[in-house]
Amino acid sequence: ETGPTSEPTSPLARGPVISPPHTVEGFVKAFLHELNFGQGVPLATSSQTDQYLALARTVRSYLMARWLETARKRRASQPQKMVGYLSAEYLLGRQLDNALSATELREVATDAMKACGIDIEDLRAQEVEPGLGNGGLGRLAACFIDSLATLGAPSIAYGIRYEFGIFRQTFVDGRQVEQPDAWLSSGDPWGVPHPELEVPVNFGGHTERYVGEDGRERSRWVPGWGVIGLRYNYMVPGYHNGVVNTLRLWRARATNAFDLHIFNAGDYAEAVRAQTFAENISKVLYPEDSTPQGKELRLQQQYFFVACSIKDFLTHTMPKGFDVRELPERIIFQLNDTHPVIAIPELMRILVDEHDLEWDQAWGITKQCFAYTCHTLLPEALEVWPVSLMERLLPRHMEIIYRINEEFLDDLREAYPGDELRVRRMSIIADHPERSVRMAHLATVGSVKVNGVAALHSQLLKDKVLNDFSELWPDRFTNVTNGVTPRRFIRQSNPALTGLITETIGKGWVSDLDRLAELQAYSDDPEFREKFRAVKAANKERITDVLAKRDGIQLPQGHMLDVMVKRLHEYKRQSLKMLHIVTLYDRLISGEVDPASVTPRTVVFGAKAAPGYHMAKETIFLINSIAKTVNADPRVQGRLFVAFPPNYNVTLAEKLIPAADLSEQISLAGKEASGTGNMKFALNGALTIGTDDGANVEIRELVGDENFFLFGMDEPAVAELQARGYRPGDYYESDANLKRAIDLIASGHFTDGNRDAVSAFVGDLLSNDRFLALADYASYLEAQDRVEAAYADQEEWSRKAILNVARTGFFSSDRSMRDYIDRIWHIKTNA
Ligand code: HBZ
Repeated sequence: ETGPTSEPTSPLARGPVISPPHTVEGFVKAFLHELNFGQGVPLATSSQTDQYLALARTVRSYLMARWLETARKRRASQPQKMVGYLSAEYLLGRQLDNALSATELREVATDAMKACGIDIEDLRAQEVEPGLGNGGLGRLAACFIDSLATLGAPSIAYGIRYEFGIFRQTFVDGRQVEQPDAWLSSGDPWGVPHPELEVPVNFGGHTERYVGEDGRERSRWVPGWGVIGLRYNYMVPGYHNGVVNTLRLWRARATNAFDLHIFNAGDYAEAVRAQTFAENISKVLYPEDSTPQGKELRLQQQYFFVACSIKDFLTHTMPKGFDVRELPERIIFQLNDTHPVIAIPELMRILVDEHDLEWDQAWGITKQCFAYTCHTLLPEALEVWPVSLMERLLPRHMEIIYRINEEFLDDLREAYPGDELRVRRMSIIADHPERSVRMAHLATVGSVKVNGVAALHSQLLKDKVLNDFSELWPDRFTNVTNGVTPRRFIRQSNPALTGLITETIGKGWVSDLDRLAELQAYSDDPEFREKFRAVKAANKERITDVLAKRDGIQLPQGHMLDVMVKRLHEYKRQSLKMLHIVTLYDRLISGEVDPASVTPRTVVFGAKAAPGYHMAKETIFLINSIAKTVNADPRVQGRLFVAFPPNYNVTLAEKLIPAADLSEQISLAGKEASGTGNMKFALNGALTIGTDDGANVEIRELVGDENFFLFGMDEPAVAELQARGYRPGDYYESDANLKRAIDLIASGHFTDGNRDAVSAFVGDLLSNDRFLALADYASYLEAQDRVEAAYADQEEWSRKAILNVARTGFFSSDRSMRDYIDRIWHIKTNA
């Protein structure tokens, strides 16, 4: 961090930072100080919001002491290579609990609040979660920074401080309506703003050629406009290790120069409008999770945060006057998908234009400073930017990209003489349908390593999406299977299971998750199974209370809890789950089965649809329609219930996942890069019904075939069927169950007799069904029948569930981080 301007003279300046004491008394004092002098209210008249804000600030001061100490130690030690994690999204979830448990302050804080006459639970409920991400990718980034801090890895994470995070989902007549997420409206007690440290970021204008002092011809960027990046630090505590790392999020503000000439021209209103324009850059998170819309503002966001971050790293984290040629020994930037890939030409620009390096030398350095993680296999999810837009917004970067591409294509023509087709396929610039920059190609060309996020995904990346590149550079490609943080997704979210595990195998497993294997021995122990079931039952009671209070949903008791939570997307196949529910319902109302013989089941959905994704929104409407009809039908009472609480988010996930019996991971094989919800469920003792897709493959390998409900085509079978020509109508015609389910939906049974409301959905299923839901239906139904049979034997089910917990320690994000460290980053940790 920014060093002192001169040697400190006061002895106080040489002492350590004093943390508030870890005692109830010390905590009370610090809390009242925050309440009185931070919030400006006495305890007697303070509101719950005041109290929450003061509590958060108090906890933050304990974190801050450790943060300063972490920074001091790093300054004092030998210069080390760091990771700079670049991500447009961090889906953090609530901060208070995590901070209390990392710093071992939970009891102290609880007692301190009690001494003030406050129930800490009430304050906990006040916190609005920062939803600065869409789904898996953003939540993964949040898990990774937790693990980096816990491993004591020298690292800094960079992103955007969106004023509005992922929209709040509401349902109006069963349809999704989005509300803005004003997460900052009651303050940001966890953020530490540094408005005094301004980072200028330029846009637009043009480039010009000029001859430098050395007689070399160069290019120079003459920007057209600019904004200021304001720094906000958020503290990322490691678990019980005293380390606190930094998450640095950037907020955009207008420059003063920006509108001076407009003010001078007397147009005050126009000047203020211009100001708003600049501030729009960090205004809102784009809610599209897989179909980038190619919006100009989005590219502005990407360049904005990347430019701030690189500049910040070079000027504040590196010592003054350090040699940029040593950069590869000091930093590796991890690119979380293609969103930050503009960092590659940005670093080239800094090295060539600002540090006067020769192109070749700059490229040699740049290539070593980046690694790229791909999170998708869907072609439409790969980002491309029109050259015309790039030229207008970032003309110098476009020039640099052209030159990178030119040299790359020269190399290709040398490696593959005469293979123009291949050269065109691999080019960073695409010519059709519009001249555009393929960001995944730029990322691959400019990185030391490219990784997928699960074994199957990384294999398919090499064999399909980036096949040409993996043939050229086989060593560049690697896999790092995703992981999730056990701190939030077991310890914090499932205190009952945490207690049982600790009582059984002792402490220490929370930061050494392979130790869960010690539970295997207990899977046959009737007493342990009993306790394990009691944990599940308690978690079901808890979610029942949460849903009653949050949404007025009354969950029936004693049901198997079958949960499907994830973004709404056709490839994830919520529609297949829907067909299953309709079949279960149909069996009951037709009298085909004896209601007393079926396992009572409650299905819970949670899913947001991208606001512009029509089919996804139709699916939401249909799920809600089915839920309404099923839940109101006396013929299925006590046997089948469907709940779809709106606004699924991290906070709800923490309550829902620990209560689940069955985890739905039913994407079409070859489409879900990894999934991370699948890991959270298994670790909390739910069994998975799933396809051979993403990390499901590895989950099944680890837990064993007999403890996983596999169904559906595998990826080669999917490819083969698609090559043959897939005809969904054939399945409809030949499968009586499927026909009945679809006919029941089409008849308007779930939509008050309205067939038009479902015709688009049914029409698509029968004539298109891009993700082969109908082809996997029979197999899915059969697997669900196996689930029912298995659930009927609670002893056997418990054994399977316990083995799921015991055998999935591999999915700790601590392990993922160690993999990145060993295979990609090559940094040292100090914890
Ligand atoms: O990343 C997800 C994958 O679908 C999932 O399989 C994987 O487990 C997870 C973590 O690796 N991808 C996303 O969540 N993607 C996005 O959220 C996204 C956001 C903005 C975009 C594109 C994708 O422009």
